[in-house]
Amino acid sequence: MDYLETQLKKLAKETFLSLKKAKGKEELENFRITYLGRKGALTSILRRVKDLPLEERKISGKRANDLKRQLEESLKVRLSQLGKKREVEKFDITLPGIKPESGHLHPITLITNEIREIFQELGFEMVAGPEIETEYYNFEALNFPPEHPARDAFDSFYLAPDTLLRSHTSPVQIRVMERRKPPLRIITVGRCYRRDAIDASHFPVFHQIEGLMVGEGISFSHLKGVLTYFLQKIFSPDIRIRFLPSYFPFTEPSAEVSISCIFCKGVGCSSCGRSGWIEILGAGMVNPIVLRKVKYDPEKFTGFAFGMGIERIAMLKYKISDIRLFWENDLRFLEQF
Ligand code: 2NM
Repeated sequence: MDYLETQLKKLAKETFLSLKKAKGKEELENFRITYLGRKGALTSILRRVKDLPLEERKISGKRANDLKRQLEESLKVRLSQLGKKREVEKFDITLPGIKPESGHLHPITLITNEIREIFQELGFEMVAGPEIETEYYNFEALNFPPEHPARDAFDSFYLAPDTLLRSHTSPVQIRVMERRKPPLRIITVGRCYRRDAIDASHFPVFHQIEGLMVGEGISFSHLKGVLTYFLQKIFSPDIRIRFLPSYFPFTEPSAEVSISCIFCKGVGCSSCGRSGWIEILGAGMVNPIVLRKVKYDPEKFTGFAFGMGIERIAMLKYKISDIRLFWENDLRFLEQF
């Protein structure tokens, strides 16, 4: 909310209280001078309205003028009541009211809900799992080799030997596959933890969403179809989507997926490093080694999986430049969503 709007809100409250307190003729006149006089608080706000950009001028201008009219009206009523003998009413229904502050959902919650709804349309079921994991579920079952750097104490948060805060949501998929037989169509959203140095795009806690579909005859083209539908729905129907080969231990083949830059439409700008593309998620066909670990027969079943960071999606969609804003709980930030 801009500065003038905040001042107007404060002023509405302040005038409400001070008009209520003002008793005699003199106090009411003082009220008029303080707020409505030539050098009054509201008058000076009204004078500043003309310097605002057009859109804000419309909104703030109307609000300031409304408040002025209300105050003048209330003053008139109060003055006309002065001489009268009858008992002063407890509630003056002519006073401007105080609008109650309303709460907001956190931008991460908003995006999560939106993503969830899209995958729900496609028949995906939401699942959840523990944030404290064992090495088996966080790494071993996902085909991370024993010497993989993500497994050491510099990259992951260990609480005890063989006990760590999950570094991705994939262990949830492993747990579900262990419990159930295909066909399977699930998504999982949740907090993940990595020992990253904090900067504008890294924070040691972040949110991931991962999807998994396993069945007979599931192919890479199903993956492309699902992701294209999802990305065009969450960003815009006219974005293009690019798959490049990549590597993850848990998928084979693997792909990094990009969308055409939502700011320059693919022409090339500072947001996309002049490439016209923005990398947005990782995906691939579930590695047969992973399927075998959960006792699925890779000759019979195939599956695709994908994962993405929710903060990254929210930052792109809402044009947020620093990931730390999600954690500071600054009302000036949160109120905008
Ligand atoms: C990603 C990218 C590609 C993934 C794989 C699995 C599982 F458990 F099925 F093997 N869950 N999620 C996956 C695949 C995650 O995140 C960037």
